[in-house]
Amino acid sequence: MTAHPLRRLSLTVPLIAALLALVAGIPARHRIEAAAATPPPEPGAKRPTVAEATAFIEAAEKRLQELAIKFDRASWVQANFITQDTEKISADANEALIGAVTENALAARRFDGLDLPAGVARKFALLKLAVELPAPNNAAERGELTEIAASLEGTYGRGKYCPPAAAGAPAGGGAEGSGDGCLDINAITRIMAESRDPRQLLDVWRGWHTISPPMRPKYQRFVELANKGAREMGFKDLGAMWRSGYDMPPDAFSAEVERLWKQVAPLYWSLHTYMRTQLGKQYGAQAVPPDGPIPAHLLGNIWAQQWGNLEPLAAPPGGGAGYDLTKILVDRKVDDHQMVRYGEGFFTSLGFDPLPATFWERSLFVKPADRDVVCHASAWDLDAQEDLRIKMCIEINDEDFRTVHHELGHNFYQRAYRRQPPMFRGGANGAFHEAIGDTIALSITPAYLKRIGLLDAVPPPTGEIGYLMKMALDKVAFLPFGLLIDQWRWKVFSGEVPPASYNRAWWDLRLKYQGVAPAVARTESDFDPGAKYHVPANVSYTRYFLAHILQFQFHRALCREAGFQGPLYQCSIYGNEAAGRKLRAMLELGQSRPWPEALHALTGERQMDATAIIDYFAPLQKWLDEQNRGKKIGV
Ligand code: X8Z
Ligand code: ZN
Repeated sequence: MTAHPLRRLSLTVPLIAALLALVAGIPARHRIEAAAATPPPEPGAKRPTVAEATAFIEAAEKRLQELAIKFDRASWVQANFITQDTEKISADANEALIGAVTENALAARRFDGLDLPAGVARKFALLKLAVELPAPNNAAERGELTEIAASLEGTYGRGKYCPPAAAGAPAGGGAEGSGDGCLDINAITRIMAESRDPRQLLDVWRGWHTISPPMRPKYQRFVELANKGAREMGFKDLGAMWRSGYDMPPDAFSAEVERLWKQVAPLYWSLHTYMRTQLGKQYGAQAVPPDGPIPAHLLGNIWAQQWGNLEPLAAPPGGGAGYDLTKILVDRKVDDHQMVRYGEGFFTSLGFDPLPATFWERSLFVKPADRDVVCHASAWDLDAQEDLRIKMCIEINDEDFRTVHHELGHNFYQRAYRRQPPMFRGGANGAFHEAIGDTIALSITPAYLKRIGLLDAVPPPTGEIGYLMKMALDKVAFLPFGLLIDQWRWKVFSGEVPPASYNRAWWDLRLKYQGVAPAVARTESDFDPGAKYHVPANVSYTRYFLAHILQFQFHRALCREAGFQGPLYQCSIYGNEAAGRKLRAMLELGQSRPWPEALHALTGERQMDATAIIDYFAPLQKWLDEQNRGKKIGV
């Protein structure tokens, strides 16, 4: 998972159950949770001391940090030059890191039951969660697993659809592909965004989904080996290990996710129903029945995860948002470098230091013409100090303008917590890391665009529904997608979904949560989950669902701090140093404290709460419900 947005040892996932119970009272000392398979102490063995435990964990975090940096450098090269050799080099570095995590986590058991200062106990708990991919504690299986992991990501990164020549004109219809008549992910993304020809859309949709069937046997083995690693570490399976990264027991976390989904689901289904009607007008009731699922290839995105490209179809009478940022950027000949400068400018306006010169020298902004790279956007911190970079195949459009802010959010977070001890250099939880840049991007309002000279005039307030629609097509449409990827993986890792039902289970969940269905029959010869980056790259995904809720909660708090009065969707914190200070205070904590404390530092609240996103879109939901009157809601 070379394009993992974070450093390997960024420990995106904090603390386990035992510690969570203590969040409320925060006693000064913590007992390390006894691991499932703790060996009994040898007769006559001396009980280890607190000082020994402290020395142990400090040595461990130092060692793991060194190995993580080596792995990151190897991964960076792999993701920028996909070859057999770079895959192997990166797999080997990953093996060394994972091996050291396992070894240390097992050795740490001799300190089980010791009464430790809270910070030290937290480090012990985080040790077991230090990598997203645990491996069995033997070199052969660990090597096999890391090679599979590198090859799955490589297969995704190399993925292309080469339309048959006999089909006449290339499916790209002039879209730039990889130069050999084949379509890479950027070319496919562009067609999905721009084409309204249902045959062409279906063709490229099917084409992209041909990259993943070869992953299927490898993924099956990957699940076996990663689960074995997770079990040796004391977790039920890899899904349970991921769910343990949120300072609460894994089952409580599942319930929390369900609670939040219930809060936002009605808003999603209002949007779904409205868009189904609009798509029915565009493509006909035959293609888009008014009471059934929406065909997956018609939503403007290869995974139907964000629907912002359908803005022209969705626009209420009287117009959409009133401006077209893509057109403005293209007309003004803004290049990739300037796109990133705009992002940096937002952070510096909040009082953050500018990015270092090496960021500009070492980042990848443009897809190279002569080699395979992992284009999926990611942010990197190569030395846990100042060597920050992004890797992104930037297109000059509204979506990537926002994605640049997303990625820089990771970089500014990484830099803010660099003074923490290595084990605490990570997001308060994975969702916090994903939410920071998006929070900033919520401030890309028309008033902000005018302020930085990209818009001549702020569109009149009649544009309210148009603007909220534009935002909802990305933010609200994403929610069920953000949820379902791990609903699928949790079932796969637990064995509830066996390999023989991988694809059926995937489409069952897409229907249940997104109300989306494939337009052509899918079978178990397909492996459609593998056509989404985070599955072959093994990046857990619930973080994005939660980030889409948290970013509105953060935005609400920062706007309050900035003294903004008025509807939340009009607030931009650009240039507000008070908001910047508040944000930095949270970022600097890294994952040194359980996430409810970090949340409290910024918002004064201790629970994730969907009321901010609901309030933000309240006028739109009212409008949608009027449009949907008399229509069947959902599928
Ligand atoms: O993967 C990402 C970022 C990198 S962390 C570009 N995102 C998810 C996706 O693209 O699937 C951001 C939104 C969801
Ligand atoms: Zn991200």
